[in-house]
Amino acid sequence: MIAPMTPAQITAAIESLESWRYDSDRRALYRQLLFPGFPQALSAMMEIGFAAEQADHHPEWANVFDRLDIWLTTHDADGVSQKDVDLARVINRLMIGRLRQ
Ligand code: H2B
Repeated sequence: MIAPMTPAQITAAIESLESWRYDSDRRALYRQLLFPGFPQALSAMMEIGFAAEQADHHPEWANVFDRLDIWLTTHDADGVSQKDVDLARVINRLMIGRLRQ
């Protein structure tokens, strides 16, 4: 069982995580990604998906055409944990140069 982060810890993490915010309804880190088109969104999902599988930590997400909404929350902790912050950083790194300008 992994511990959830405190509100103060989440706030501090968000400040160091570009483009993510806290979604209190879902107790999750949230980021929206906009791609040039559907193929780019789909391949990003594959890449993020394999990184998530490797970390054994999986995103909640929704794709519509060129848009991908991602929520990172830890089911085992019923909130945000360090695993979500780590995956958010991986996603930010993977998405450099991939997004619609
Ligand atoms: N992903 C997320 N987001 N939260 C979890 O608590 C979680 C997971 N648990 N992926 C993992 C899988 C767990 O079910 C396995 C057994 O390690």
